[in-house]
Amino acid sequence: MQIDLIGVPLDFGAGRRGVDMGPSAIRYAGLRQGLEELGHQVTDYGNIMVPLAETCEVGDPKLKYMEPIVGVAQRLAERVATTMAEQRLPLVLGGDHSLALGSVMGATRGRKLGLIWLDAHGDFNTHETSPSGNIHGMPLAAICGHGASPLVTLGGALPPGAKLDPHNVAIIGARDIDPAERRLLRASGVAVYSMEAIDRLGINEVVHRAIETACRGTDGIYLSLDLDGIDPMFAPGVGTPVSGGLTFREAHLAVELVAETKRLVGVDLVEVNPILDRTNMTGELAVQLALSAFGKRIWGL
Ligand SMILES: [Mn+2]
Repeated sequence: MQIDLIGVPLDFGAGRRGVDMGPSAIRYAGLRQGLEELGHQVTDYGNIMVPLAETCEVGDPKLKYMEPIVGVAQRLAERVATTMAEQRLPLVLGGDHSLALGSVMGATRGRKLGLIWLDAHGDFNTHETSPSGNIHGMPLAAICGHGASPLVTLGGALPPGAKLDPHNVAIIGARDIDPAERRLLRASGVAVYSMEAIDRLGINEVVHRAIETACRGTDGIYLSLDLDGIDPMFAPGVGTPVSGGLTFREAHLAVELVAETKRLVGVDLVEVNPILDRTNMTGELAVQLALSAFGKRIWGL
């Protein structure tokens, strides 16, 4: 495969600083070399321009740093759309999860995609439901057409409304959903596979169901992988850790199953926070998960 690495050193969307260093940590952990050893052709596009947080205004406390986030998302959407138009796969390195506004909205341009959102959270708040005003809790709602107009339309660049059919969206690993967010999520048609579902059904069955949801009538699957979906025991370097997450092997099997469909069109790796990490453990896990998503197997069945 031809893979384009796109770094997004963005932390405006998160409550805690530091995920802006995530792209460096993931690169440093050997992403490019690992992908090349699998036989892929890799081009590193460097980072999307992100202004320094210290030079930006917080703005509306219900939509913190909306203006710079929309700007970054617009630039990222263009980059991802170009990569995909040239038949290559974007691998987007975050950065906080608000960057998915740009990556997913860019990826869905001119095609009907399904989306698998691996995350401890729903990321389905709007400015009306969010307790914090942090935009990294809102991107999935905006992608599905809910929330502040500049987020849904990327500052007017896109038509209002959902960028993909919420019935083609599946969340895996959720275990922390705000009450008002829960109501909006329930009404949306998004399939939510919480940790309870994974405990009861097993990760294999859950991921097969999520893949079916994402593949039904679509041209491909976009995978947006928040490292906080994995248990903090294995991924301590994230801004909003929640215990009771996916194990190391559950996370790997999840991306291996998605890879096996041969329907993957793009991947986000987000919320790696080197300041909170231990000896780049989370950066290295992000690389290992990326390699599994792009075909690495120890042996197979
Ligand atoms: Mn997230």
